[in-house]
Amino acid sequence: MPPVTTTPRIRKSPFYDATVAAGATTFTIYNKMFMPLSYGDLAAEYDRLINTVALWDVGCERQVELLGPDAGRLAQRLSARDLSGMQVGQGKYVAMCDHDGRLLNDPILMKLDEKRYWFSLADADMLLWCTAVGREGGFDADVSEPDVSPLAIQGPQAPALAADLFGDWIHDLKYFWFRETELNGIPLVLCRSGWSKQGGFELFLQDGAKGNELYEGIRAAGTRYGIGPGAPNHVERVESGLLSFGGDTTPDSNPFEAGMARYVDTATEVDYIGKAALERIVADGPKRLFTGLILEGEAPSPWPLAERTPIVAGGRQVGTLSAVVHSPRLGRTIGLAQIETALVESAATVEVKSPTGNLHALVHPLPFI
Ligand code: THG
Repeated sequence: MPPVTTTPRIRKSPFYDATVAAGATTFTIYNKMFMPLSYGDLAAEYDRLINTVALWDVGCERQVELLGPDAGRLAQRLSARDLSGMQVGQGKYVAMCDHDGRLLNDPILMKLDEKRYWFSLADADMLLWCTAVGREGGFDADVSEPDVSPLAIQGPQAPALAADLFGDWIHDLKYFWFRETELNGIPLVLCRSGWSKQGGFELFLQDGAKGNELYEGIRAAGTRYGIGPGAPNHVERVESGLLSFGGDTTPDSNPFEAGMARYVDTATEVDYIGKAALERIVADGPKRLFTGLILEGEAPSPWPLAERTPIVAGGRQVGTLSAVVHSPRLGRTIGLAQIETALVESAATVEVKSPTGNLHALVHPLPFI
């Protein structure tokens, strides 16, 4: 593929120079910002995430901030989940839906105080949506994208590194909970989160001018734990069944087809955009579900999926495959797919169209590991 050029329309994260110095070889574009995807050795990057600790520039996980007396009411209006018990310092994984129940984003919502919330977003321009919903609904809350950029440490040694940097209190932080803190005067929000199941933290940098300084400080402190550069890891996320919004979903996907059923509240007092549509989908039963697949036989390797691949059964299309990887830990080729509900519930065998012909595949529940 020819190289992608830089342009002022595509932003650089505050950690960009540091990641180039660390040897980034491949970037993607996410929320109109460059995100490094690899440093040239995917096997070493996977190994680091599973066995030690990896440092990820995820500055492209942009925040939309709601600030004002109605911030909590607006956050609820935008989230298909009951937020009534949410506490300051707590984060929650939420589905943001449109009026027809289609998934617009799958952010982590963070409550910084009673009047201040952040949606920590996947790849879609939610600033427009949140601003319009807030203004059209007469909510007294300013909506903006603040100067806040996450840097993630992920892997089994991440807690030890975080304790060295911030203190032993980090061990008491529950999943998606966070605390405002600082590191050598650099203002941060430290959250136990990250797009892997290997454990870890995200450091939400609150001063974009300090990105390279923060990156270098974490890298130096992590040396004794074998830290090295990495990125949201495609293989590990498939093994863990983590959703990639826009990768595993299409513009008409609802949260049930995205595996988010357990985060969606329909039988609740609270109201939010899309509730009536989601209630109907629950009543009718979702047509498709998000599921894993184990592919049998010899899958082509590597098999980069440039687009969603049809899945067939009984001579007709029953779903699409959105990711396929070889899992080093399972020794199998595995994938993620949206498939008709009945076939998922009966753990059916289906066929995947591969570059080398049709492959048998077995429906498997998520996560794989
Ligand atoms: N961190 C931050 N922002 C983000 C992401 C992140 N924005 C984009 C994207 N990732 C949002 N999507 C997800 C998807 C899954 C998870 C987190 C963010 C996740 N899910 C766990 C799971 O599905 O098992 C746990 C969810 C739960 O039990 O509540 O971690 O990574 N800042």
